[in-house]
Amino acid sequence: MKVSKTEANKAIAALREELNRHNYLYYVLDQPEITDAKYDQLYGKLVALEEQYPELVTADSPTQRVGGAAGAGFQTVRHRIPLLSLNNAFSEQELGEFDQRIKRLTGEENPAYVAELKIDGLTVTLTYQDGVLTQGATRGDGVTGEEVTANLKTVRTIPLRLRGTPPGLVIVRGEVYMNKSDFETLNRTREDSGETLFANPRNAAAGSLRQLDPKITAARRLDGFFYDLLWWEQAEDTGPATQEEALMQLKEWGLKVNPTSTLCASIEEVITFCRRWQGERLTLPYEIDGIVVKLNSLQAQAEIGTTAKAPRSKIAFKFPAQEVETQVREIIVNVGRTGAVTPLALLTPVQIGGSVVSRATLHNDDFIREKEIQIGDTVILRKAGDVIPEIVRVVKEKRTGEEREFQFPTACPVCGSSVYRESGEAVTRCLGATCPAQLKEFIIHFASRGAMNIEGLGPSIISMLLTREMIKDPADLYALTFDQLLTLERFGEKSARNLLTAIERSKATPFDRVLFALGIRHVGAEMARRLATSFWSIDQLLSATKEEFLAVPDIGEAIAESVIHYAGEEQNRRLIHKLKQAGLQMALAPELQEAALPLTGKTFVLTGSLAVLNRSAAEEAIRRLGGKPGSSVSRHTDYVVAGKDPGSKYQKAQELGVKILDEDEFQNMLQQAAARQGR
Ligand code: 0OW
Repeated sequence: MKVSKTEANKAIAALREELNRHNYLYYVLDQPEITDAKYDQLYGKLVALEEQYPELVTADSPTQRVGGAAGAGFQTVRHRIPLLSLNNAFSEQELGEFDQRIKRLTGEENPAYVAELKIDGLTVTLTYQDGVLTQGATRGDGVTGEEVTANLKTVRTIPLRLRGTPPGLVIVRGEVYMNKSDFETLNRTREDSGETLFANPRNAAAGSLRQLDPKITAARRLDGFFYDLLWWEQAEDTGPATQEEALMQLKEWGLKVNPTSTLCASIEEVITFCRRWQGERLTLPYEIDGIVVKLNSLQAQAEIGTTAKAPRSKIAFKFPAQEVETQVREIIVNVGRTGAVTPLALLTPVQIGGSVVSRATLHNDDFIREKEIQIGDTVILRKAGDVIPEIVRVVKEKRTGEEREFQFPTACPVCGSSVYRESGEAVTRCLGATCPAQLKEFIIHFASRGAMNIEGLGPSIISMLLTREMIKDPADLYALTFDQLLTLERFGEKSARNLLTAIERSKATPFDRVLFALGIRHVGAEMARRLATSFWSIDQLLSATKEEFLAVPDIGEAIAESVIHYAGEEQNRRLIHKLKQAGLQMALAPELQEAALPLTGKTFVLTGSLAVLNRSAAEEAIRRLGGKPGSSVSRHTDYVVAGKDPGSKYQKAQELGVKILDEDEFQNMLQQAAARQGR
């Protein structure tokens, strides 16, 4: 129903206030007052009103959390004051020395400290103007960072507007991180879709925050703790006098502050805090790699100042990396989907960092040689925050003479084909085109969640199908019969029917996922999406020339050559033909259609009179091809179309170096784009 603009304005302001309050209760305090359904109902009302009156949308509206389209890169921002890092203390004794220095520098006999968990994430700053979040940036090199405002807005615990009555300008600093459980889930999803794994939650958080598309960041479950008031504009001496008060102020404004931060009356109390959390850190939902110790008095902090790198008044007590001893019982090799032959150490199971580890990758032959690892060796295993533990060194003094050299295989242990190590490359590959190990890994990948997502078709069933030669390639999956499946162990009527249904259903898998399922080298899930939106169909993709590949943004030589090489292989073309015969639709996913328009993301400004199309017809043609007609020329404008008697926009384009098209060039562009779209 249509409401008047004034009524809408009132209702929108009230809804925005109420929804922001419920966000704060739910995400920051973890004490929701209303049900999700009630929240969604209020949210829906706000969205409807904002759609009626878009000019009433404000930056702090909860509807503005997940921003617009992906950007092309990040702006660089200069920090108002340099973001210092921290000096480290690696022992309690060094903490004592830090305490002595503070006493000497400040003349204080009993300086108080605040001890804070050192969150293993990445540093960000938030700028609030008149209480509204206007900028978020990464630390970068401490002087300049990347502007990631749109991505930080997707972090639900970061308020879009501060609570209470903050001063006009507030800049705060904190750590964005990913919980261990969200990290594990993300890596499992990435493993299923054949993407590279993040080594630890910190890398996952950094990678997620630096996504160009805020929608991807929003899906990654990031969180944050804030711990430093960098700047606030207000009359003298009304700000916090101590770090403890600063943390309370941040909390009052609605920012999430770590609840374990503690005021310590002496360095001995700090050491007690460090011992406690070194022992209990595995109970935390996020990773920490130490404790940050800060002189409590802000005035004293200012008086003793900073070195070039770090404040004298703060120090990071780093937990020792966890290292344990164990034995290498055996060294085996694993042949992956791409034929990579990777050595693996089978260890005597050992507890490290809260989990039991029984194997560790040996990466490649060089790694084994450099560390001189032999079968039977006692080794030091290390896990320093990284989730994937690594062998650090051999404990040579524990050698008994029983140890055996590991001989890297010269032939693939699965298919016997020769293995080959490209000069300059560390990896050794099996060259067998029909290597069962690769075929098995390939079909596991083909059926995996991020690819064809064939429910229930896991490695053990795939092994059975291959061993019984019921399939020789992924297309044979679509020829499997009910009776055949009944002959498999543990396969009753129900499981046979379920599997056939799942295989049948996978025929509707969208093109980008089928492309990813084919396992073309260097074509992961995201590159497959990009190729699909640019080439629309498998036939177009496999017949594209190198120039056509290179014309697509972000597609370089490696991808072009890899796809062209793949398309050149007879057995690959045969497989794709079989898949199409089997009924795979390979249609472009609807959500990619829009992104796939040939002029997506391009802005055009028209000036002067056009002969062929009048102004509105030209704008309509641009829109239909995914482009955006603009009214004024800026450095973000991609093209200025100059008809007869062009106006001042022509000069502006020349000044700004914006590409100018005459009417013929414009017509050609429209025709080429339409042809591409029509393919
Ligand atoms: N990671 C943290 C943390 C913290 C800053 C303030 C000025 C210099 C250090 O939880 N709780 N407190 C600070 O205080 N820094 C932290 O992290 C730093 C940022 C850069 C390196 C450390 O990770």
